[in-house]
Amino acid sequence: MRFAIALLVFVPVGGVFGLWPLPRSLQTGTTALKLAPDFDIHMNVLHAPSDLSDAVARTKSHLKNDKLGRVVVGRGSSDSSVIQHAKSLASLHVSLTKGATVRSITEEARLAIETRSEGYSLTIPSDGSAATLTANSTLGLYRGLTTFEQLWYQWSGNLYTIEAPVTITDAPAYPWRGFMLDTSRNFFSVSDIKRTLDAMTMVKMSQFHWHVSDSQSFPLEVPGYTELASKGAYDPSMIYSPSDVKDIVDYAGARGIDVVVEIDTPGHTSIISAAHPEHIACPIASPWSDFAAEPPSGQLRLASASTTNFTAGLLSAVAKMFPSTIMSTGGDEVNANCYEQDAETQADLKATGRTLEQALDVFTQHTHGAIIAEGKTPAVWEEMVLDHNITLSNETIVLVWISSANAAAVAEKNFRLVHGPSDYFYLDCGAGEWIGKDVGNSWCDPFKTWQKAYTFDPQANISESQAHLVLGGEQLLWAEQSGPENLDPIVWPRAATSAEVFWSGPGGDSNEALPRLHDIAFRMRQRGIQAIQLQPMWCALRPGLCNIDS
Ligand code: CP6
Repeated sequence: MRFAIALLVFVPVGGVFGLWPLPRSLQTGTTALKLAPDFDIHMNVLHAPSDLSDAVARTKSHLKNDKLGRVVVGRGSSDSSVIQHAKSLASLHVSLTKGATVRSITEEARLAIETRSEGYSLTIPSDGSAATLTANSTLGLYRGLTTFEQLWYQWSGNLYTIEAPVTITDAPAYPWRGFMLDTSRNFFSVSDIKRTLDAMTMVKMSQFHWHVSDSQSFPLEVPGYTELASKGAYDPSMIYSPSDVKDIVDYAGARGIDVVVEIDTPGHTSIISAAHPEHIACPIASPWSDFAAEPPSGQLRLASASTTNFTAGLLSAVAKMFPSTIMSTGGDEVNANCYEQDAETQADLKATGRTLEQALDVFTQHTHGAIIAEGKTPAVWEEMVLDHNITLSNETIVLVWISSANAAAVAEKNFRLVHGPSDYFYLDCGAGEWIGKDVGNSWCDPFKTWQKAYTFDPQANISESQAHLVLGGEQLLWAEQSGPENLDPIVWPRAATSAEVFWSGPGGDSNEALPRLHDIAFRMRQRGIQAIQLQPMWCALRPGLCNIDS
């Protein structure tokens, strides 16, 4: 639930600030304040970690370079003299709460998801005396710096805020505020991913869910398993080396983002047959639609002891590359027909006296055992819980995708869950015209607008006693029809929507949100992210006049 105060201070049309996500508690005044030309940020943090110092330096540079200005006068007071006589703010004092443990932002972002501390308090007096930012953790300070950057607009060569004094007390409603990227269907470079992380951190997202491999390509170079990428990547230039992974994971960590890697198993693995044909049942079978959700078919031989060992070894090698406490083993869209037609699987089932479902259970216990031994909490797609009767650790995190209604069924089973419902949060279509005909996919059609995503209610149909199981949610880009060319426009600013739903809580009004979304999209463009326009510029210059009920 949003704090009532946050709703009260925002006039129905055109919030003054370009804040996104909206803080949980916000009080503002009516005084204009100028950022002094020699404004500085003072850190009163003993042994400040270098990622915090770097973040402060970035904030100073963002304040100089974002140049969001033309909307100030139109949005706030049209009387420019108010601004001209504004007092100057010379400094922001940043400090940790007394007794707080000093860890780096990176370490804080990788703590177990429910133990992270992201809250902060920010006060900006109207008389020009120092602003203060305090938090219990460096991650909280980082979130506060992100908010601070969004308060300032440029006008006539200076930066202003026009609703001082400002008092913000903020903390997220949910810890998992994520974005999922599929880098198997089409490849994205390290710089594409870093740019995505830049946009994610602007809206305080916490999780980068990296669906790194799938049936079409295996772009991850895994120590001990390098043949998977050398034979399964689209091109030698389309491989993430261990140092690329470290680069991405470190870049994310410094920006308060935890990277959750997913090696989808046992389905969505056809390309493993390029290096290891012995481990894949029904590779590139015809017609593909009898064997898989999309071409090419091919799944890990889950009933084979040798394939199970191979998979467990692969997963633990991948686990070693990623510092997160969470790792996904996938588990979506397992095709039973593929295994029924596979003589080897049938022989293995016969020899072990197991049904296919029992074999899937054994396979999963083994592969999950491998990542648990590496200190990871497993995450799985919802089918593993709803369609198969698998023995899973109570700790397992369930990724819900088929529908928002299925989340309630997962919560009934007492698993923690992450919302990623295709009917609200899919940014792309994972099936459809790309296979050569119009299949009229009801998940993809119609296009999910940000306004639709904005109406999502994380607790719908979930009982009070199960409410704590909802970790948050994410918007997802399956990349069958996406590549570097359209990455930014298809994702931004749309994916900012769930970042606000899961930080501020549901129930926001999209008319109120629209001008703020304009502003964050503008700031994204200033930082090199090709976020799309939401309206004609005419509307941005005349807030309120383009709303549905005006
Ligand atoms: N790939 C994988 C996909 C999809 C899923 N898993 C998917 C399914 C349906 C739609 C979009 C995407 N392309 N590995 C489901 C989780 Cl509409």
